[in-house]
Amino acid sequence: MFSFFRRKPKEEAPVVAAPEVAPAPASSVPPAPSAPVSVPSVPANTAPSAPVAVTAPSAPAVAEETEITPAPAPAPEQKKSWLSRLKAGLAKTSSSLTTLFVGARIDDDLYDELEAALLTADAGVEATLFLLDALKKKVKEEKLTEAEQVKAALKTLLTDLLTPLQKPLVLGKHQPMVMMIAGVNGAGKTTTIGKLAKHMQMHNQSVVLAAGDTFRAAAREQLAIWGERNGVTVIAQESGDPAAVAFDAVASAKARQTNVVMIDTAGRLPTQLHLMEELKKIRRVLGKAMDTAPHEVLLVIDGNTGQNALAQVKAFDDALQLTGLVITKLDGTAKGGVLAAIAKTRPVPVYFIGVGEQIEDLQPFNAQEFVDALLN
Ligand SMILES: Nc1nc2c(ncn2[C@@H]2O[C@H](COP(=O)(O)OP(=O)(O)O)[C@@H](O)[C@H]2O)c(=O)[nH]1
Ligand SMILES: [Mg+2]
Repeated sequence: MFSFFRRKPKEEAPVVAAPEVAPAPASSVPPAPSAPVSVPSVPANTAPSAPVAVTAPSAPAVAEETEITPAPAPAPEQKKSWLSRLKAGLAKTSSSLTTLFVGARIDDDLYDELEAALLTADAGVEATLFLLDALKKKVKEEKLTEAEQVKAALKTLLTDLLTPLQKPLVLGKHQPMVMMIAGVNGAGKTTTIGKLAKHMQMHNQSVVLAAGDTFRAAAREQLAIWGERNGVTVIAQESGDPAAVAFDAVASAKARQTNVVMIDTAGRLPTQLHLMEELKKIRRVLGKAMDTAPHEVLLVIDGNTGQNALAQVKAFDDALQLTGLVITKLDGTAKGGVLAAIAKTRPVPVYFIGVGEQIEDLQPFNAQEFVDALLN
């Protein structure tokens, strides 16, 4: 019921190491072997030939071997505390949305108040108008007469809007699986990478990190210490070109048959260079290190960013073709409506949401749970 990742069964031929097309980095690792890289060390399964359908994480497992549950699986009380933190984080929006239905008549005033509440919750104009229109239609069609019924109808509409964003991250599809993690400074990239690395290790995935945010020595050191403590190789370069660091990390993963490469990136540059150009370069170089890479390009967003979050999704998606989002800090003063804005305007899947700094605070996004926390 609470699966963290979905693992793709192995059906393709072993991935062949791409020819070395070095962007002239000072390589800190041995070059990738020219022989085909052997099949990943993840347990082989009785590979069905079709890719596993990517379904909602809450759906029952189709086959044991394709579904991975986090180890340790969140105990019921842990899950409860996670949900209560999400609820607490969204409490302000929740109470403003909920109270307007209490004892209300279904009239223009109610719709006006709802419009204001949705806009205040960062849902944005497009999603707000969409929800209001759909709600009015539903109220008419279903001849709803009680405010409670209207609230329930809104819940259904919101869940329907957000459900397409729900998508598990699939492991084991590529060897190595190369993930690039982007986002503005302070969004939670490095923290998220740390949490993901631990979750992946629990699924027997070996991980290498590329310290692509190379500009701050302190950040580099912090990552190195973290890596040492957690048995994760961290590839870094002093004064290095982040694209070269990323390239080295993929080469290292190929040589050592590491399952997952995560590339941390900068959120701001100390130079005149344009951040997006820098990130695009990293993306291009990853493609040189491995034909199919990057396999995932994640944007980490601080849930408190408000409407600017949508602007970030658009800008990073235009530059990098995002495959997924991670929304952090929903335990703070986040209003939550921005997910509706994203769903309506730029529906990039939301792989995970974070409600705190502990490893178990990062969990897969589930539309139903989220709406339950927002509108109870
Ligand atoms: N409350 C809360 N804090 C978080 C969460 N995720 C990250 N942080 C904190 O946000 C700050 C910035 O995170 P960091 O990973 O360094 O951001 P980066 O600049 O994008 O790498 C750190 O103090 C983190 O502990 C979250 O889900 N909830
Ligand atoms: Mg960082």
